[in-house]
Amino acid sequence: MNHDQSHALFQQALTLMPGGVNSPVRAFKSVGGEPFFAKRAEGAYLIDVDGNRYIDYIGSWGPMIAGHAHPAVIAAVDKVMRDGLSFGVPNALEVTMAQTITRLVPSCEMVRMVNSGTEATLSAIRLARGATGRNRIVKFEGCYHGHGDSFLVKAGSGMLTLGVPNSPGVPKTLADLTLTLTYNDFEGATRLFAELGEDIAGVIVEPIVGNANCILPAEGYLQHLRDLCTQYGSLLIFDEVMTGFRVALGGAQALYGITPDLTTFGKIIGGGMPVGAYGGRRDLLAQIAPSGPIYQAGTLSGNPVAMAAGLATLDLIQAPGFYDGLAKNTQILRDGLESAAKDAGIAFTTTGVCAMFGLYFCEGPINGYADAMRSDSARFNRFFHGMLERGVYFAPSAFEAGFLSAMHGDAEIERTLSAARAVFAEIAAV
Ligand code: KE4
Repeated sequence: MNHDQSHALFQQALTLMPGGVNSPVRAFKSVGGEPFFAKRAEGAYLIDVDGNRYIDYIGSWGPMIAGHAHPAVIAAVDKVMRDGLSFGVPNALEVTMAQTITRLVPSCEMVRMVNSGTEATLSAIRLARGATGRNRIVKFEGCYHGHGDSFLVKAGSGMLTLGVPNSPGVPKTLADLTLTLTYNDFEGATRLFAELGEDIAGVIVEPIVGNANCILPAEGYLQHLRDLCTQYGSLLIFDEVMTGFRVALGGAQALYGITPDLTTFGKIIGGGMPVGAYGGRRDLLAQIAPSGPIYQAGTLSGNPVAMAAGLATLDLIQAPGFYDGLAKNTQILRDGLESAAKDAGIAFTTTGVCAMFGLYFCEGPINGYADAMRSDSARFNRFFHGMLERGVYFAPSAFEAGFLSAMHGDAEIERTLSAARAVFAEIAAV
């Protein structure tokens, strides 16, 4: 593959933006090599500035569940944008978006739109602290909730990839208020609450971890967190920025039958535009300005263009059988990869729920963060580049989840598995 144009752009970018990118994971730092620059995208494909086509298993890190440049989404944006890009006053599409989210996710009696998942999670934590009058929050090792100061403590995703568990610039006094537990460790959660439960404002958790590769909750674990929060008067916050509308129409909370007090959203609800949201119990959201004293605001929150893209996407995902198709194709991909790796004699396993999956270069099972860390990163990196050269783009980090869209069909999956058979053989030969 020729990457001349991408290389030239990256050289320029490196002099102008930190690491040449606007988000760290895009820089290929953990897999090595240089990122390609996208020129356009359609369906399951990204096309780079050198004309190379890739089957895209990231979909802009989750938003593109209906496929890139879906005609219905483009048409919705095209229609709305001609009436103005942002008003700074309420518009009807914000009401429709709030109606849609509260209908599809019943635990959200009210919702507030923001502009990113990070804004959603840091607002949810402020709300938890303001509503309870407590300061401590609990997160989980390997989980990532955006780059808000309180979360960059043993963060996952880009932070884990950078191998920097705590970020400089986060005051120790603030970091000390963030308690970190091991995901799926029942006893650890019970012990922490027994010791500090009265001080805990909230527990924020990725109900399915997608930022330390993809790790599923142990049977009963989410209910255990729900019970502890109820017992000690802490708020349970499901960070569904990634899992929301990804693993089921009602998100992970619908899949596992858990009712959190607050939920954060992002990605899919924007359909590719910058959108986040947080929602939950009416008595909590009512405490957010201007109806209550807890402040949060945003110039572009709820702007019509972003609402139009999000609403068109949320409309597409409500089609009958939408998730059945995603789940079937993701399972075919996972089974095919595992079988190809087995044939090549490579230690490999996958995890996943519906259209979200994880690839591991180690034997399973993957029951938690420590297991996820067993994956052979060197082999993953060889796999990543071997697949990329064959036109298949997986996440440029062993610590990320992968995503299918409704536009990943038989042809895309067969091409992926054919490439994987060749790459696994190469890896086995090393
Ligand atoms: P944003 O601020 O990036 O919109 O959302 C932050 C966030 C919050 N919560 C969860 C569960 C998330 O996965 C994210 C962001 N996810 C990463 C991918 N692992 C975004 C990719 C990136 O950082 O470039």
